[in-house]
Amino acid sequence: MGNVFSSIFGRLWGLQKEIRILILGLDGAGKTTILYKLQMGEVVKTKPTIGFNVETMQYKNISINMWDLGGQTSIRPYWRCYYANTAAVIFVVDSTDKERIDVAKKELHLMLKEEELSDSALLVFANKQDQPAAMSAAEVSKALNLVELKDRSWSIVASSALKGEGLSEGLDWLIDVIKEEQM
Ligand SMILES: Nc1nc2c(ncn2[C@@H]2O[C@H](COP(=O)(O)OP(=O)(O)O)[C@@H](O)[C@H]2O)c(=O)[nH]1
Ligand SMILES: [Mg+2]
Repeated sequence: MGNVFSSIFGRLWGLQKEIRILILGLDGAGKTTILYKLQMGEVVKTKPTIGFNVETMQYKNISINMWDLGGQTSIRPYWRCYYANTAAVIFVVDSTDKERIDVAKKELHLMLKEEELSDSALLVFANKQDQPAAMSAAEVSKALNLVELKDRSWSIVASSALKGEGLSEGLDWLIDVIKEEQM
């Protein structure tokens, strides 16, 4: 298990409870790259018969599930298997993908309507900031209409998964919120 992951998530290991985190976003947003950058060790890919890929990572009391949003609405009901007791949702956006930012917005708000996710904190990564054409975090925030979110702890952080920038800043915030809520 790598140093980056342990140093960031280590603060949650004292909690006895199982902590579940979802990492979501459109395909190509940078989710897998983020997990890889955190040196989380082996990520297990499972492909249930219904045909959507879930990448799962379990370490100590922390479990992380990740899949791509967008497209096939018919499989959406199956996602519910992964919602229970979710402490936090990490939503990753490709800040250069202006064409699909509306799709990302729609998917995010649909997701947050799920009963089981009503108490989950939300961290948005405005990813790919190393690209000159990237929207700023403020622009992504506006495009996703984050101000509309009520009764939820949320934050948006500019990141470059490729360079490893912004990741620990965002996750530090998230872990503080999770700790507060679980204590
Ligand atoms: N320039 C740039 N490319 C990135 C960044 N994060 C991911 N990518 C690239 O975007 C593509 C999709 O990334 P991936 O992690 O597979 O996205 P996923 O579908 O959300 O898991 C890959 O070619 C990555 O190398 C970033 O911060 N900057
Ligand atoms: Mg991926």
